[in-house]
Amino acid sequence: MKKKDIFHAPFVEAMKEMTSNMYRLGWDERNGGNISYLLDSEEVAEYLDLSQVKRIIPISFQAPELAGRIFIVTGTGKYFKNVESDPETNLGIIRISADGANAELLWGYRDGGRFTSELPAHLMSHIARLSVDPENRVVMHCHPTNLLAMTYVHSLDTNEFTHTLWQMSTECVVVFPDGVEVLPWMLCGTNEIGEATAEKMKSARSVVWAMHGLYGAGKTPDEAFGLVETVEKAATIYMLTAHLPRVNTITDEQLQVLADAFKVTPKAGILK
Ligand code: 2HA
Ligand code: ZN
Repeated sequence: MKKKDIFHAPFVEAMKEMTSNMYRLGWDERNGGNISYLLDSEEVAEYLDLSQVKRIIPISFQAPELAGRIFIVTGTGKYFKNVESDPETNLGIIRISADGANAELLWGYRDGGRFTSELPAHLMSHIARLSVDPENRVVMHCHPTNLLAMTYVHSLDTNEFTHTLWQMSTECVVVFPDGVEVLPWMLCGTNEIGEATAEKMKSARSVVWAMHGLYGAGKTPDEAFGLVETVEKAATIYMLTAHLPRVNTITDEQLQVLADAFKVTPKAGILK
């Protein structure tokens, strides 16, 4: 049966749209940021012959939980701004091998490239999110300007950081009642930061990497993107106001009223 045109596949279009928007929002300078999106194998088979593996690329850890699962992933060293005009070079579609130790390249990385250096954090985060939400599909990492700035001037205590963000805009506690988890500065691209991120992802969909950026997860590209957008908006309000006298705030009682009205449960231990 003739395959459909991969360049018009909804998941390729979604990656183009996300990377372009993130670049224009200033969250992904140079080669900053990376995205992985877990795909439906039957849908991918409408576009690609899944028996045609172009290359085998080892991953530096074992992910047997994801054996056979197919992801579209941004490439290492690639610039988000270039994905839209050349998705086949800047993106790849990989299938995790049966033993969980390799990536089977099905499409993309046309210049001989490979997946993001942050693949450990991505795959480990997928495993963690899927264990608590089987519908999770997207993990994205970026360098949102105000969130990064906030990690230089605010306590890195997870609950204090979450509380401040919830106060910065009325929608926050509704959009991320699970709060944000904060990791201290760590070396990026390693299994260690991947393991630490995934551990946090078991309880929250957003993980801050201090002095570096943010990880966000969601069921759809829109949901993950909207989460990152909302966290960054709150951090922006914080950075616009942190040096000014605070005259008004959203109280803990009001945050609870919001949570009740929108039927969400705020992470325990934050509201007094
Ligand atoms: O891929 O953002 O954390 C570039 C990065 C690494
Ligand atoms: Zn980064």
